[in-house]
Amino acid sequence: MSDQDHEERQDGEATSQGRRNFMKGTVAVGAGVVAAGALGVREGGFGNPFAASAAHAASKQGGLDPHVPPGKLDPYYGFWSGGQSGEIRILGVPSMRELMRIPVVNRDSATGWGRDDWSKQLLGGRDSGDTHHVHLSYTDGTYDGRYVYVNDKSNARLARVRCDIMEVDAITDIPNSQGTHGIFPQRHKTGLVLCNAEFRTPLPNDGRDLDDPKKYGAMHTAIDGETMEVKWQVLIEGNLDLCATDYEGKYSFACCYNSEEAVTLEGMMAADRDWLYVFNIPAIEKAVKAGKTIKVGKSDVPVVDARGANGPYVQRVPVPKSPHGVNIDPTGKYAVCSGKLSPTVTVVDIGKLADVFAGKIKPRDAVVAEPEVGLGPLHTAFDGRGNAYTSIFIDSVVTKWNIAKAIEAFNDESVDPILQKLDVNYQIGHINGSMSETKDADGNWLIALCKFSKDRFLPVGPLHPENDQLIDMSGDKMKLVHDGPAYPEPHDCVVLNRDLLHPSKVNPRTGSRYEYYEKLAKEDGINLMAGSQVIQKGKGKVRVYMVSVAPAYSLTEFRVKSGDEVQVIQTNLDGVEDLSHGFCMSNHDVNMVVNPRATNSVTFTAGDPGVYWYYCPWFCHALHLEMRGRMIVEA
Ligand code: K7E
Ligand code: CUA
Repeated sequence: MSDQDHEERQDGEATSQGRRNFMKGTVAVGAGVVAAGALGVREGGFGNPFAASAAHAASKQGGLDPHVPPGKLDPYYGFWSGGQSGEIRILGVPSMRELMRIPVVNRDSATGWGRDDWSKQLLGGRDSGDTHHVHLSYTDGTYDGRYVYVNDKSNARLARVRCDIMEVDAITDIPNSQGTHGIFPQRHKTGLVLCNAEFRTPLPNDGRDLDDPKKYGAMHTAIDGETMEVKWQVLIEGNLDLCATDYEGKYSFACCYNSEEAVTLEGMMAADRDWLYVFNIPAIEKAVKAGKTIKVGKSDVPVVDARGANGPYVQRVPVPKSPHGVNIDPTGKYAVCSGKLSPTVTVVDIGKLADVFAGKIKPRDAVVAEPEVGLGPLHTAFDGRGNAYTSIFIDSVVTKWNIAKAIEAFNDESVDPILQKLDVNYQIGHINGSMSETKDADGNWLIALCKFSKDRFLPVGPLHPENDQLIDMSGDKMKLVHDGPAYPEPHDCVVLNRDLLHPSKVNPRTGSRYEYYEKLAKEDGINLMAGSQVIQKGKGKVRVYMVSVAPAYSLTEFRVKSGDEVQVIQTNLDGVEDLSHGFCMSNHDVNMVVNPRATNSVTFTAGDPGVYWYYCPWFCHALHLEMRGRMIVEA
């Protein structure tokens, strides 16, 4: 099937897609149709020519249609973190179908991630992790479709996925940090990615101050989103939980739930107020440039020491008791801090922060609202219509409230900003809406990531799935439309319009993976795209190059000695969409995927003398089972 054929078939909506593209070129009328297409509204609703007010009509008719019939595609991509599974998952929204998993800091038997040579050196010998927060790179306040960033809380790392191939291309170790938790990229351009250390430690953590927690600190780290280099760190006394950035590249934010600087649960909960840290990025960068920095431990990264008092680099906005999430509304005007142990969210007017830094007003004076939303508020999403949706863990509800009304209510108790509380099942953690973290928040779908599923699914043993619930947020009232079991444990997700991503169908052979393999090939005088070769690399080391074209390897036999270190480098010459091959060596714990036009490799020690079949593990052809060869191991 030609690419073009596929384009039409895959679309399943060849005409609507064509129409959308066509309409994009026209003016006012086009905008309406684009919106309808993006909503996935098929009959009636937004597309209804009789609908006076689209949102109103949609809600009257029972809301958006979550059903995506066979052959149709979702209007949205969703990126889910995988928590302790260490991966990222791609879902279609609203179908909630899992489309793909991207192994990140885990070992994945299907693709060989964590076992193949390329990923192994990226992972630095570790193959477990804990991914919490996924965010895509931005340009001008919305997703630019280039990268996905994700944190590894367990090993203090930031990983990046390239959106064209949906594969990790860089992993950065963050110095002087433990429990790297909240991360957020800048939104004005693909600039810095800010990363918070949740755990306070002695700094440097070299055996000093072991029993003196008052001297512990935590780092707010800036990593260049293009080069993935650590640029600078800010040393802070409290812990740093969730992270956010403004829309202009001026500020980054971190919630601190342990201003007490305690090491016990009781201690951490003692104070009635903790902080929202506000970092002044231009001021910090000026200090870094001027060399007003210190060195901490073995790392050469410049560190701005901002412990103790408010100053030009950091201001501390007091917020009630142990805040957790901080989210910026789509207008970029407000930072919303969820109280966790306080039933409130604190709304900070970002426009007032310049006066806070200038010393004209007190940090707390930047707070413009503090509505009561329920017990255990954790995170907040937005609909682009001035409303906020806060996840309430203890109450197991989502609270919808209006930002403008909350600001009014701050000075006028007669105003009630709470619009609705919707039961979710159960114990919701993160919440996110379609395009909610961008200036283009569209208020269609809301995802409630529930930590407990209890009785919502057939029992499957003591370990329960999570429950990722889909909520229609397009109308006046939220409406729960779908329960989605998820393997533990997604923490966060982002949902974006599908038009913002353009993944490749075959590997473009660019970037760090290819630099790695081209270097090996050059060393051996090999063309990776041509033929096979077995090269003796000194005593006890063998490199085997081969290519694959369905349904055969270019090499169906090679000889090595027992105990040899064997590296098999395989290039898939098939340039056909969906035609992955791979390499599995029997009884050697070796299995990897090689996607169309990709190169991958794996290294192993040849076992006892004998014959070992290697085979293609990906069903690629009617003769797929015949796609195999022999490794002959001599004594
Ligand atoms: Cu609230 Cu790690 Cu984002 Cu989990 S964190 S819920
Ligand atoms: Cu190639 Cu199966």
